[in-house]
Amino acid sequence: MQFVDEARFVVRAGRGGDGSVSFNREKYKPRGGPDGGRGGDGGSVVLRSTEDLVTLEPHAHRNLVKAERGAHGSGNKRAGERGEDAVMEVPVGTLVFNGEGLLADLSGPDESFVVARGGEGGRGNASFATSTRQAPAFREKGLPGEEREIRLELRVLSDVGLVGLPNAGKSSLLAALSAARPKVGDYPFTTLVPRLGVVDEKRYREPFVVADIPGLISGASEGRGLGNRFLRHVARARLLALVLDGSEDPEGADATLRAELYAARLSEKPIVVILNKVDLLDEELRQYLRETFPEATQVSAVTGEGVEELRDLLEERARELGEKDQPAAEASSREHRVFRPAWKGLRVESENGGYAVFGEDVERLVMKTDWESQEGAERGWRVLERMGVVTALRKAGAEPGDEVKIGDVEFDFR
Ligand SMILES: Nc1nc2c(ncn2[C@@H]2O[C@H](COP(=O)(O)OP(=O)(O)OP(=O)(O)O)[C@@H](O)[C@H]2O)c(=O)[nH]1
Ligand SMILES: [Mg+2]
Repeated sequence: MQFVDEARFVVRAGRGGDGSVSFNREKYKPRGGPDGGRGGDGGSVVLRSTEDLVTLEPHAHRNLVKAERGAHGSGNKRAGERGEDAVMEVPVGTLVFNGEGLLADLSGPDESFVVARGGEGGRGNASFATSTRQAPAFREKGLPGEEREIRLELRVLSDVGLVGLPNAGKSSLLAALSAARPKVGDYPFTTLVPRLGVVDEKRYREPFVVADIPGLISGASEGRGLGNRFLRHVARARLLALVLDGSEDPEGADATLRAELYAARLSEKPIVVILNKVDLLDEELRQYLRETFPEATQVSAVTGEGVEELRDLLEERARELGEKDQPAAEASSREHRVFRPAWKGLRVESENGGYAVFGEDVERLVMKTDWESQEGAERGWRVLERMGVVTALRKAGAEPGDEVKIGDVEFDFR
């Protein structure tokens, strides 16, 4: 399967079904009561996170995802059936954006997010019967479903991110630390996509996840090489591990990597330094590196030397950091879950010699109203009046005959 970490498409929820106008026609009952049922709500487009997926590949070639529309209501007060939701599975770690910013962060398994809400079904004429209006001949129309363009971005979620120049031995280390078997090559740029490995030892309280990303080169943060595309995958790791090839200018590599992390605004992250390939070094060189990198762990992914100590060190640091930032992480994900800016209120603006009215409730009412029907239109105006639209228009200077636009509908002000 191809590793795809970005996808962009339009989601369109289903339209709500229209309410029905119907009258009960029973024998011997000359004037049956209104019995038009409600339209079903439109289906929503829903994203659900799953651990069964590791890439956004299933969504790479989508243009439009639609949910089903609601069925119209019918006589005998029968409600229309609800439109079916379109549920899309995405990997854990998927971020959802629209043009305005982050909508949701599906950072755990089995989280759902409604990206486009289905339109509400309209009420049938049965709902509008009152003691003074016993035979209403109008209904509401269903509302359109939400539609928006979204961008999904996958950020591989790991506890420890391995960062290093190409050929430093990151993939070899991942293989030595965990059960993962990433491709290892004796040429640079062997790793083309991020790989995860789970490090699970009986003595650890919890397993932890290590991410191996393609090697970085100087200028990666400006787009050189492959690494920069993948740096974001370690952006949320708790701990970064700089993997240096101990046999090939580790000081230069260290400086390059830190400059790239700085440019990618990742230099504040907790870091451990790993000197790999020490099997190639004599004692003198090892001693030199101990002095130059006093904090670093010396290992060999090939002979296994130092790997166990490294595993324990990473486990300890990742666990400590996890305990520290748990509450903050939860708070921020909660914040992101239901970001739904909806403009309430009411606003009137002059527009081309006429007036335009804005406001969620008002626009919904206008879409639902059956303006073709005289009775429906009358009720529409009554409710608009009750909502304060008529007063607001008068205040803004509207006079009878002026053109008024609400949503897509145009009227003459009366
Ligand atoms: N002698 C020795 N060779 C090693 C060691 N670790 C890795 N290598 C070799 O170094 C080469 C590169 O290893 P990889 O693990 O593919 O390196 P990488 O950092 O993942 O490279 P990219 O994916 O290209 O960024 C391979 O030939 C490995 O066998 C080590 O500890 N000692
Ligand atoms: Mg590799």
